[in-house]
Amino acid sequence: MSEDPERTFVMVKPDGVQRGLIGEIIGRFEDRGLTLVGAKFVRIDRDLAEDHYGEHEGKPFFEDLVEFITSGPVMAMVWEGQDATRQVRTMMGETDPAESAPGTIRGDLGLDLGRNVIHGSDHEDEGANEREIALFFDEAELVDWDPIDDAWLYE
Ligand code: DAT
Ligand code: MG
Repeated sequence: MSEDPERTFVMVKPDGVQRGLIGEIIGRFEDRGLTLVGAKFVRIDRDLAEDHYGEHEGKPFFEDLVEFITSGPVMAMVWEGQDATRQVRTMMGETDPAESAPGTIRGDLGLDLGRNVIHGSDHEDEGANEREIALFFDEAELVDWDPIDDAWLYE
């Protein structure tokens, strides 16, 4: 078992869904050793989008961002593991796919800042993971379980 299990919110954005990248992205987190504890395939409404991206309200790209994130279904998920929030952010790459290293999700799967495939809670924003999980999931929708490989994944 991890000494410091943490849950983080991840979402495959509408472009990732339309491009058939859900499986590729889930596979990367599974391979890394993170545990899926919640998943929901939904089309989010404007209110939820504005709440979720509330920190960006007033910025010039806010309207386009809300428009984009509500433009089609998303795959919302909660992943758990040691240092999960920071590790997922590292796996995602930079906000701009063009600045993201090969090997990262955005660096391998995207080209454009406004179509960057994936969202993950910001590890530099204290409590963002818990806030975002609560926006998308009820506690009862999150599943506590112990994958059998935990004993080989953590010292
Ligand atoms: P991240 O998604 O890496 O956490 P963020 O929270 O700063 O990045 O921004 C949220 C999303 O908004 C981002 O995934 C893409 C879009 N975005 C950010 N900065 C932008 C900009 N300068 N122009 C256009 N879209 C931007
Ligand atoms: Mg962010």
